Amino acid sequence: MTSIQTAEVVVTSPDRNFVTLRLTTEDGLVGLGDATLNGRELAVVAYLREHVLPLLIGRDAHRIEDTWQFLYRSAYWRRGPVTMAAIAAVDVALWDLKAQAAGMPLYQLLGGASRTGLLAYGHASGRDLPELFDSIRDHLDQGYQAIRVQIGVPGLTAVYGVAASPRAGGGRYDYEPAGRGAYPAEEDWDTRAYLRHLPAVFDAVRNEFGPELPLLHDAHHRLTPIQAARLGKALEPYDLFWLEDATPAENQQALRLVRQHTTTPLAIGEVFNTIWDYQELIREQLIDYVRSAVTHTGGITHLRRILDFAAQYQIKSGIHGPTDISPVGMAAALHLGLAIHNFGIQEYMKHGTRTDQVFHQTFTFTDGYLHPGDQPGLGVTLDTDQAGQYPYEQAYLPYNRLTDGTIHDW
Ligand code: KDG
Ligand code: MG
Repeated sequence: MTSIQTAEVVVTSPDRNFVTLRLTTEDGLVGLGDATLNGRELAVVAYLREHVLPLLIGRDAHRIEDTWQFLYRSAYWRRGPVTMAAIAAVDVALWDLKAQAAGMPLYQLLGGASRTGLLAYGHASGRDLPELFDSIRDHLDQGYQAIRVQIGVPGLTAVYGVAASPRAGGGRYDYEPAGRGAYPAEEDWDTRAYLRHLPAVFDAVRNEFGPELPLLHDAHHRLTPIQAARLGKALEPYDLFWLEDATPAENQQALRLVRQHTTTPLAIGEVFNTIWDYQELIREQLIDYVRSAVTHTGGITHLRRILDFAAQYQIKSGIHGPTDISPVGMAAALHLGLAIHNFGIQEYMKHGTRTDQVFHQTFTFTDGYLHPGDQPGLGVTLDTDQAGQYPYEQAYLPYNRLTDGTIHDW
């Protein structure tokens, strides 16, 4: 038995807010877990500080499964993003500790490498086609070999996922201070305008960049099932790697209709947090990729369970990895992705330089492929002095209104 000696939550905001769990054991090891829930960060901090950390002191750090079940079942109140992000942070910190104690990179404890590297996709965007093309070229220059394409819609002032100032950052939308401040930013939306515009955009991108480049698109839950079916069908000639979050995610049956009408591969799940959210989607093979984050889905223990279930139905991973996943959460995704058989693709946006000074990482991105590195554990350390220099800043995700003022899904 190796008991947990200290448990603390570190909140830091180098380029955006991050919540990190830091566990130490009696033999002096430090394990990290990501608990960042974008726009609701302090809810997870309170859940951990008030209800979870006191339970961890003195527990055996090596009993990962038992601790997971204890936190999940003993709370009585199950599931939900706050609970599952808190459990995820504990789970990942324990895996980090166990792998350090074993003197191995974490992926070795998960079964060892199933591949040499993880194909990553980056986020290109532009308000119009020339900006989008520049952004795609910028991503190709950085080495990306798969690209998510988001574009402004004529008549709309701001579209989520589309960079407002494309020349800075290569057209990368930051998901960062999307709305630092006391109130969420409001964006506008018109589904018919979007559906008219998007096929022509993919036609232009294919003409410019050729047939081979894997292209992805995120519809951010904005469509009804019949609209999603129509979009998937219209995009078939452009051979998308996936269409993501075509409909609001909580209605699993909605995907049946979409699936009946299109062969465009479907990805879903970044807002899901348990295996139950995927039950029908996986069993009925209504999707092709699981989008959950390690950070929001109960950690490595639970996401592995979902992905093993998915593997029986030829469904692959597409683990969530925008900048609101901290380097700790990203490293966890990379170890898991390297080990499982049904890896699909990994989302990857580089963090800002201040974030890299707070979190020292050993994972690498070379020629479009990620690798978690071979340091014992996760391979990420937290510089607590640096972290202390960036206090929490209130920030909200933006929200959406239709042109008549109705609040819409996003
Ligand atoms: O916190 C919300 C973002 O992580 C999310 O909107 C980003 O859709 C996203 C994606 O696919 O990365
Ligand atoms: Mg998404």
